[in-house]
Amino acid sequence: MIQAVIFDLDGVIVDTAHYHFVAWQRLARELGITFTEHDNERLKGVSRMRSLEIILEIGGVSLSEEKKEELATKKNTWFVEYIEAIKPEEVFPGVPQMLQQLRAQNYKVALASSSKNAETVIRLLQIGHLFDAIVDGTMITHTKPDPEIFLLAAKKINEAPANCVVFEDAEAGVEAALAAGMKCVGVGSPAQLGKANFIVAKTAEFDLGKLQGL
Ligand code: B16
Ligand code: MG
Repeated sequence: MIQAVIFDLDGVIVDTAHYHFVAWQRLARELGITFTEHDNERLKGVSRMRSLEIILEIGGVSLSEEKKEELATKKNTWFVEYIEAIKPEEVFPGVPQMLQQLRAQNYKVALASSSKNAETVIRLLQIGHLFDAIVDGTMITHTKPDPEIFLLAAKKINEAPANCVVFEDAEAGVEAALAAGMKCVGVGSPAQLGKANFIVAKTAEFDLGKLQGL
């Protein structure tokens, strides 16, 4: 019996990918690397350091661990500046209502984002009160596709993984949810998220009546 729903943040609740892109592109430009919006797809759901490594791979550049730390920190400083401008209106249409409906139906609701900036984004969107627990990139050792983040979210809301459904937009996130022994609703295209139990184009398109049948 499904008792809880766990939401990813970027791509499921809000499009922070755009802000990540602008900051990564600024860094890539400094490094003389061409980094396109198409390339940015590869960064969705993966950690900050892995994102930087993908960009360096694209540019055929190899750097020391120390230099990589410095560049990742620089990108994050820009990203944090950009997201300060996020407005509550940027939350995807219908999502706050969906979270409220879930709570009204006695489902537990959690957030599980790889981002170390998730708390800031949630605060700016003014939706923190709609979650029973928030797990982010500062609390985990292994990032998606490792199931750690979803298992920790389930633990925080005191639910067995088998009773949880995850909403995810990244392939690595779908894999993480399934590896955690949870059901998964993919948000995006079937070509990318084919392993999910159900796929919708937009988060709020999902009919909550289907939760128990996943
Ligand atoms: P940060 P999610 C992920 O968020 C993003 O999709 C991914 O592009 C980003 O690299 C990652 O967070 C880390 O973000 O640099 O802010 O710690 O989809 O897991 O909510
Ligand atoms: Mg995501």
